[in-house]
Amino acid sequence: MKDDQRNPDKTMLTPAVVNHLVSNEDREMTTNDGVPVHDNNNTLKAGERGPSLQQDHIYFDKMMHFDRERIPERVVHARGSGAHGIFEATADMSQYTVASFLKKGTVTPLFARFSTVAGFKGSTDLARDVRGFSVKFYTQDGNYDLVGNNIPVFFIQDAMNFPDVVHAVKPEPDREIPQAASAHDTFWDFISLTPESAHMSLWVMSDRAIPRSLRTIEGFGVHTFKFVNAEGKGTFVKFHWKPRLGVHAVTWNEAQKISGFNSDFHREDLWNAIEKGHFPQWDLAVQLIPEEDEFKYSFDLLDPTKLVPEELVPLQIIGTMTLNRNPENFFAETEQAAFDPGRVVPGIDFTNDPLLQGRVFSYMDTQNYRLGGANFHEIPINRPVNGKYNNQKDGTGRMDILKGPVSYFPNSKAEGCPYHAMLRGETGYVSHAEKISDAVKVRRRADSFADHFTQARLFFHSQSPPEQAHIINAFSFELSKVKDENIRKRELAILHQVDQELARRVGDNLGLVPPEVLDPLTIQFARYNHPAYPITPPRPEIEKTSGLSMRVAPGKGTAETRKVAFLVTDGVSKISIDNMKAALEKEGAEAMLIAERVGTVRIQEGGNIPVDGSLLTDVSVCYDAVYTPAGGNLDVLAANVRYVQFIEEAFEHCKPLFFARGAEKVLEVCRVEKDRGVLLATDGKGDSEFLSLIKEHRIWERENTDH
Ligand code: HDE
Repeated sequence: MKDDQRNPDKTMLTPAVVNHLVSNEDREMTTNDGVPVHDNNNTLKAGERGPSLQQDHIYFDKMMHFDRERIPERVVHARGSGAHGIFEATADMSQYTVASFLKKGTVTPLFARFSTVAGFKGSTDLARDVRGFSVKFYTQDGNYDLVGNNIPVFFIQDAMNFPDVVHAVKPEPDREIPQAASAHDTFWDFISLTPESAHMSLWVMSDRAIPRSLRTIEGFGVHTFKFVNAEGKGTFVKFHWKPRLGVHAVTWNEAQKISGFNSDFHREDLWNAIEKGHFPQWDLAVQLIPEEDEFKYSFDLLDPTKLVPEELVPLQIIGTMTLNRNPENFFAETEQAAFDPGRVVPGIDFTNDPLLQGRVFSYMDTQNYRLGGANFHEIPINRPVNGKYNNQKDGTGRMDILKGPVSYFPNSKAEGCPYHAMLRGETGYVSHAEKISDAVKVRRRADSFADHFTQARLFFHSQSPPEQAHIINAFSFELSKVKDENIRKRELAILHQVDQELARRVGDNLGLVPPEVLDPLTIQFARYNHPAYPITPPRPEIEKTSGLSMRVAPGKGTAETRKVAFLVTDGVSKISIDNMKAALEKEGAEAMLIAERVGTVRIQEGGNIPVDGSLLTDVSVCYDAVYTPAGGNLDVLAANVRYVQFIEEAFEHCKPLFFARGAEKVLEVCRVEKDRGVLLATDGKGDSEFLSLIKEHRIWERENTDH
């Protein structure tokens, strides 16, 4: 695709990125010093069959660079995919913040990266895991990084525990097993001893942790941040990204199979969507809480294991992000992008959330190590669009060439430049003048952080029955993989505190009766933080909240970019394909023709048409719905075990199936019970019914959720 088609507004790529784009097109090969290379195939030898010579500077140049190609992968969030885009501010926020990129109508370039947390760089996209949701806004007041997740709460409350939770979930250090999975003893050992993780563990066991696409995940800032306005007044703010395509997941059975068939499923989906011009969009919404309301709620706003229910503080949309350009080079851009929640711009400040405070140190520290030193800001993807001017100098990989003899302040020799904003009556970044009360130094946890189960319960109770069933199945799967029965029981005791039915059903699947009280070891560890643990929790404001269930109501949602497999054989009716294809494409869905083998199929009308894939490599788990057009050799289809499997699995995974006139005959050999998601043209069903089900995504009632 040509550049101007990919992103009509090329200026939205930051100048640093544009200036560093290089192309080898029509160029003579050179060494890194620009010396033209005569022969890139043969080392220099003493005779054709003789030893290599130490003077082979061309070989050394090439191999020395190759030997240093790897840098440390991110210690967490190593597996990720990125894209360029823009943010357009759509609401007037000036009453709350001076942030220039949030001024209504402002368009700001950005780079976004989505990631899993636990797996290594080459691990599968479909691990059950949190997804990172990082956005670097290149604002006119410098870079602002909103480094969030697709889950609005976190496992722990204090940064001190971060290395522990990460060590617990990563492969066990003696055997380096398992990869990109939380289903093992050390993770559940930690979780079952850390009741503050109960809320997030329910989210991670929900379908949120196995997204259908990176384009269908929400994003959350997690912590409460602060907006600061021109008068210096602060307002607490929670950030939410809402995907325009809705929030969708795959099933756990699908996730495991996709990991085998296409472990790059999410990366490929994001890349292809952008290449095709289906630019994913998210609305940025905020919850604003006046400073005066800091102590109004039953939970502490500084506690990152809590969310603010929408019923208490409504969401306001303040802008839209559009991802409209793939990186040119994965390493240079996605891998070298250095996100850091400590990068804030005027108008945005931190709160005293002890997890956030700890993050402000860790990211800069890890980038210094990962990207090889203090000059990582000069890597094109990390450079601010408004430039950087200060007296910092030297260090490994320094790119900027600072002119003149002055690199200190105050100075007279450079007329006091670069000057402090305040010296010329400008504002610059001013920290919120928050009053810090008379305090003593302590290593302690606030009592207002001690209620660990109320919001876990709120989350569980806000889910639809199929979603609750999936959470129960996920806990059952994970805890079945745990070898130590004491850990299983300890976690069941935690689940019992959240919801007795949840604990009972997981217990049934494990053959265990959930203990009614917390394990003494859990209490002992919790008492390090709260000596009086367990506490009597405060009364919650609400028992259920909207916005946490992913379920799409019938007739709602969108079919945009959903992939529908058309299963075709020789002799298929082209009209039957074309009519359905046109109806789907009109609503933005994609038709993919899958035949027994790659190449073409013969059509009823005479001639051949190309197909997009074959039953040898394509499986139903990579599609959202299945259509069997009319015509073709139905006996051949019915005799093909891969075809039958395609239909049966799509049915099992609650996807809509449509059979054109005559094609319903293949149902005789498939284990499929007819329900509202199995549409037959012979019953008078048409493309509009099919589309309506595709929008809904899944026919969840197909699953038996009663136990
Ligand atoms: Fe991170 N986290 N984190 N984290 N995190 C990193 O920084 C850390 C936390 C998140 O796309 C690291 O550049 C600490 C919460 C994302 O490149 C590291 C604590 C949230 C990414 C780090 C947390 C996140 C990271 C590893 C607890 C959601 C990927 C590589 C105090 C709000 C960024 C890197 C990208 C990455 C530290 C907790 C999100 C080690 C110490 C809470 C999306 O610095």
